[in-house]
Formats: sequence, structure tokens, C-alpha cells
Amino acid sequence: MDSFIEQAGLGDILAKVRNEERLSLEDGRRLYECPDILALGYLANIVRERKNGNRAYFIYNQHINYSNVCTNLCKFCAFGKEKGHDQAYEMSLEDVKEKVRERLEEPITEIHMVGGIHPDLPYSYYLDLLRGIKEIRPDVHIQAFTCVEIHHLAELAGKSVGDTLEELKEAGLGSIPGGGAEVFSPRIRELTCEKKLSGEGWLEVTRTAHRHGLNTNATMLYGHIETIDERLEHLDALRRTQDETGGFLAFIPLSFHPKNTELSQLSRTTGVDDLKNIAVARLMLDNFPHIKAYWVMIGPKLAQVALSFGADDMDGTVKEEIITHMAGAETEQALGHRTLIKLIREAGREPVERDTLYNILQTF
Ligand code: V47
Repeated sequence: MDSFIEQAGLGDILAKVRNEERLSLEDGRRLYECPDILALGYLANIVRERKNGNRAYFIYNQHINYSNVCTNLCKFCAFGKEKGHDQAYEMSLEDVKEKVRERLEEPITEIHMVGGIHPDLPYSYYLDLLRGIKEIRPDVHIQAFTCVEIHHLAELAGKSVGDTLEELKEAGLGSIPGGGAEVFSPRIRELTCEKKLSGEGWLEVTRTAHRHGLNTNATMLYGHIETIDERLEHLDALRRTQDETGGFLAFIPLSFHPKNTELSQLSRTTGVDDLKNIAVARLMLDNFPHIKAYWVMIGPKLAQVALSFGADDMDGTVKEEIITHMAGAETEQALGHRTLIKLIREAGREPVERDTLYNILQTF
């Protein structure tokens, strides 16, 4: 087996992986440039197995996007719309509560809720959303508001990010999803999302959340105009932040969907690039417990294969995904838990239903 990795020119990296040594950015570059996808998978699988054994996780969750009205209007996003646009929407508190009521019979343990940067919804709206959901489903874990939204809410509240997070926690916030990270590079942000909170700003909100006892996820939106070095710098910034705080749960590479965006001339990512991003992330992010293959973006079949390329999590049942579907995703709106279990089992892994914080709820 070692000779196959040596033939791929990665013998020294295999030695580092076996010795649990940190990979350098140069190592990362060689991994991205390596055409031998099986060699990358083999290396990433060593780390996956060390951290998660044969387990592959999924969660019973519900997505709610309370509004797509957004002042940032990022070039890669088909979801965010200017106020007054004919596809712009915002849900009332009652609409959101109704969404939760509609699925009360299902054993949902997490509500994942994000929206745009709305110009005039008041701070109280966001607190009421959290309280309203908890009123109907007191036991559910609410993973809500990206670090970009949290920064906006702190500005609305006229309070520090830390004080705002304390109030949100009090109202029911359980953890923070990984969106809004995009690619931290100032060049990429300038070209694609100049109005958005900076990469450093996103990381600072993250550090504050971790200090206040809130776990968060991290994402990277790849496959548009970013370079390999910019991807690696993004991963390195996450790795350094995790060294400081230890508060990240999972990393989720997000494959760019161009349809209906201002970058619609670009093509979709390939399966090889999707698997490479999973594998390189698993190898570079040696201090992240989990790497998620988000089936909504890369499709359930490739997400299943990704379980042999470094991923240990397929996300969840989801239902009513809007952000990727507005950008042309052709995946289903939801996967039943039985389908997730079958996909995981056929990949040779042990299906594990988890809660948001990766406590094991059920094995199959
Ligand atoms: O923040 C926007 C990205 C994110 C596009 O934390 C796009 O577990 C692809 O963050 N093509 C939202 N991606 C989704 C997200 C997420 C999803 C699932 C699980 C978790 C988690 C987080 O989607 C946005 C943005 O980075 N995005 N437009 C697009 N056209």
C-alpha cells in the first residue's frame, strides 16, 4: 500500500499522517495538485478513522430560512434579494412557528435557521424567533444565524458581540452554523462580496462565540474564482483559530452552484474537486473533529463516496433547502432518515444518529 502512495509522490506526507504531524501549506498544495484521487482518499481515510472509527453521522434536522432579504448581495449567491425584489420574502414570527408546528410529529432534534442581512427587521424579531421556536419545541437545539448575521445583530442591538450572544443564548440559541465564511481572502471578498463582514471579522465573531461557550461550524465556498493558495490560507486560518479556542465542531466544504448568480458564466465543480476538498480538509484540519459531506450540495451519491475520502458526517434530513436550490441544485429537498442510513451502511460505515453537538442518539 505504501508503494502506491510513494508512486503518487506522497510518501513523506504519508509518514507525517501516520506520525500525526501537522501538514504544511506546501504539503496542502501538493495534495491539491496530486491527480491521484485514490492516494488522497487513502491518506484522508487514515485521519478519519483515527478520529471517528467506523462511525458516520447524520442528524434529524429542519432548515428554516426566515428571510432572503439581504443588503450584501454577494455575487455568488442566488438566495439574497434586495428589499422589494419580486422574489424577496420575509417570514413573520407566526410563519416560522407554523413551519415548526408542521413537523412536530417528526423526531427532529435540530433546527438550522439562517437568513440574509435584512435592512430593517428589529433586533427583537430575532430574539422572538428563537423564543417562539422553543415555545413549540422546547427540546430542539437551535443552530442559527451565521457569524455574519451575529455581527449584524450586535450592531442592531448596539451591544458587544459577546453581550449579544449571551442574550441570544438566553432566548434559545444553541450553536452557530458555518455559513458566511466563503473564502477569507480579502481579494476574493473584494471581488465577490465586498459589503460582507471581512474574513477577520468572521473569525473574531467565531472566537467570541467559542469564549461564550457556543460551538460553531465552519465552511468554505469553493469552485468559483479562488486559487488553491487562497483555499489553503482559509483552511490554515481555521486551523489556527481552532488551536486557540477548540470550539469548532465540523468543517463543511460548500461546492459553488453558479445558476442565477452573478457568476453564472462559471461551471459547477467536478466530482474530483468535491472529493479533493473533503480529503484535503480532513488532512489539513487535524484539530477539527468532523468533516461534513453536505449531500444537498454534492449529491447523496458523492456524499456517500466521500465517507471513504475523509468525511464522517452526511448532515441530515434537511427538508426545504432554499439557498442551494435557488442556485440550481438538482438534489432532493429532503432525505428520509432511512435513506441516510442505507447510504451510510452501503458505504461500509456504521450509521449513527447524532445531536448537534455530536452526542450519539442512536446507532443502527
Ligand atoms: O453562507 C451561498 C453558501 C452558505 C451559494 O454549519 C452557496 O452545518 C453554493 O453555510 N453555491 C449557507 N453555496 C449554507 C451553510 C451550511 C449548510 C449546511 C450545513 C451547515 C452547517 C452550513 O451557502 C452561505 C454561503 O457560504 N452559498 N450561495 C451558491 N450559489
